Amino acid sequence: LLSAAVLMPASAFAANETVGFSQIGSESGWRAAETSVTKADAKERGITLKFADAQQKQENQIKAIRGFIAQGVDAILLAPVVATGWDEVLGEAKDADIPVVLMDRKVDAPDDLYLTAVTSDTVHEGEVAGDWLKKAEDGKPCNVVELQGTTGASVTIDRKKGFADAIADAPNIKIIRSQTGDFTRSQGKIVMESFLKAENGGKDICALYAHNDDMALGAIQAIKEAGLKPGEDIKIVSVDSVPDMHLAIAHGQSNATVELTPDMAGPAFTALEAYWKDGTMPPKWIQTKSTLYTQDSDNMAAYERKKDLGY
Ligand code: GYE
Repeated sequence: LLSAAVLMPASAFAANETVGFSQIGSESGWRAAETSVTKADAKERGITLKFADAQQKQENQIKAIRGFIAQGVDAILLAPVVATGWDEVLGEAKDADIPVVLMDRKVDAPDDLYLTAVTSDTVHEGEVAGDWLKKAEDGKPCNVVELQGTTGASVTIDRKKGFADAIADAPNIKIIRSQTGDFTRSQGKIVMESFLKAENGGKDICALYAHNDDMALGAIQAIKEAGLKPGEDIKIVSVDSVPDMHLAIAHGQSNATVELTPDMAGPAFTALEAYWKDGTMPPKWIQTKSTLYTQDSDNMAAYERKKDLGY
């Protein structure tokens, strides 16, 4: 006979642990989804989540982390807005024996200052985007404009590098302009407007590489307003695969996106539960998958799937 206890989910046995989550903000659709997935997953596991929105500022994140340490939380999730400047506060968490899990971005700090990092291979994402464009252009001359993410963020540095590496052996593909759009739709639109203006109303631009979908979606608006066809006159490749981007690709207004799961909390909490239970050390890097979506993919199915995922 099965006892009632056997039928209970494993998480129901967990002591009521408290986790502080220092989130960057809500600059993109992807990030808003990461926040809602994290909150829902914590609830399901019986974890009390203390959520702090840093409004894009590292100083707010440092303050939030110090607050979590003072409250004696059982773990801290940190999505670090920029890569540098974390040694001191992460050292304070370590001294207090509070494990820190990095979410979706990495830090330039000794790796004994955090338990693990749950991220995709962000250099690879840039490579996948660059390889896609290389194939699409197949030796034809192509001037690219690049919308970078937040300056100093590990993902910005990595996505820039990966793309540059991929096109290094394709002299036909040239990055003619590159500027930050801070991962937001509004900045993506504004910066794209300036690119279009500077490049003969957009006629001298062959393709846009955006470090995230939200900036690409803002740029699509700018391209339309300039009287050009996004996805045709200017090809577009970006990263995240938010629902609106799947719609844009399905409608031929964008070309490709590299998928990034917003579920970083699932692997993070699973690693923490094992650590709390018996000190099990996770690997230093828990890598999530990267999948390329193009106009040949089933973007409507992806759109529906995403809608159920916290977006
Ligand atoms: O791609 C972007 C967000 O850090 C991986 O941050 C994350 C990135 C994501 O704002 O949309």
